[in-house]
Amino acid sequence: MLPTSSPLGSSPELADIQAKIVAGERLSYDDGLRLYRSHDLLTIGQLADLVNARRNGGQNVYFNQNHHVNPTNVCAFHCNFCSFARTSDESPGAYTWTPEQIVEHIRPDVHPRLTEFHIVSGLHPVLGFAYYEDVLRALKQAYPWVHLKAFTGVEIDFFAQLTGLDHETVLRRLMDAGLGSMPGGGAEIFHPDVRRKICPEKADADTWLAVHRTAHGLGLRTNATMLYGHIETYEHRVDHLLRLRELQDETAGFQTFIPLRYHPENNNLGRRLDWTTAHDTLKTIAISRLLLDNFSHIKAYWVMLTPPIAQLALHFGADDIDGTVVEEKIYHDAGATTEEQLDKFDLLRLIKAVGKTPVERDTLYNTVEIYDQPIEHYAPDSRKTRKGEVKIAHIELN
Ligand code: V47
Repeated sequence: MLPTSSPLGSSPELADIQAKIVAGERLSYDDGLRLYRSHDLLTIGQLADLVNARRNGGQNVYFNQNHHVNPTNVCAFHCNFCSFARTSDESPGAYTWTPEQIVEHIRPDVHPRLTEFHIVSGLHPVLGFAYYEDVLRALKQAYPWVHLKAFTGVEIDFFAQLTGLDHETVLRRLMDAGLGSMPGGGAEIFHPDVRRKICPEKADADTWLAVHRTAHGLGLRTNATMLYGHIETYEHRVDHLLRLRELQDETAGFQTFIPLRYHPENNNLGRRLDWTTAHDTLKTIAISRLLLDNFSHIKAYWVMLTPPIAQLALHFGADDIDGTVVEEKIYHDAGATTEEQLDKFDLLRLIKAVGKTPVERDTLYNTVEIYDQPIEHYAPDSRKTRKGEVKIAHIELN
């Protein structure tokens, strides 16, 4: 932990910000910008680690056993960064699963310890709201013990437009169908200068925030994200984070913030020359922890960050690594080369290797199990990989 009275070693330029953090004071927009402009990643990371230690104890790292479900990739909107969407059912690669097909498709992966379906979908122009309600009902009926974390603020707003209902009524209908909480997608970058270029048809910032405000009012917990590393500037990122902090001051309904590293393949936006790096990712995780002083959790989403960078992020303020995921389409369509799933043992290994304690959680951060024994205790005898079965070596040294 950073000593409270030590002067900053390599970064006198950040000394006043360090003093504020040590004193537990809130950082300003200018502080956020200065942190982003600084190259002193290690000081920024150490400060974020301090804040994580204060807020979460610093030792526990959360993960869950979840399963992603993307009911359709047909989408009425044309976001320039998106590689997942197809314009119509006739487009190459388009798919739409019926609720029954979804239940059948995921059946082989469902087990008693699965606690969450993470459901994000294309905005199908023809199917109507009832389809999305039916998807939730079918999943809830088939797997009643699994929490449904479903539909971003953008999807909720789309359903409101489809039906003429207000956001509250849409959310209440989805809750009746089994909705338990909402993921944080669709936030992208709030600033209108960026939003009108990357996703002009999407709910604007005020609408996205209004949906989450309404959800919080109904007792639903939600997450928040920021898509970074495309055309936005540091100013846009800090503005985004502070808008989230403002709503959280009002409602306290957000659980977790997830910075999403933009991936540039198979879409209209492509990549800029200086697109995001590991340095930028770790800095973004750390600055999120420092600016979002009213968020409980910062997630290093291993699918987007890669497992090695997600692991490092655990020393830069992140206390959650997401889950088993099982089937990821949105990011892999954009060229991600990470695995689509990690099993529980992979996650335990990543977390234990940095000296932290893995805590399996449910969606609402209730503890399912604490893994505080040495890693060997949890090792299976063999593991199934894509290439076949691998035996685990149990070798005694003496
Ligand atoms: O909103 C789309 C992003 C998001 C690309 O709440 C892309 O726990 C990078 O909501 N490169 C959806 N990102 C994913 C999402 C999410 C993911 C993990 C955890 C949680 C949570 C929520 O995916 C979209 C968009 O920002 N996305 N295309 C792309 N090319």
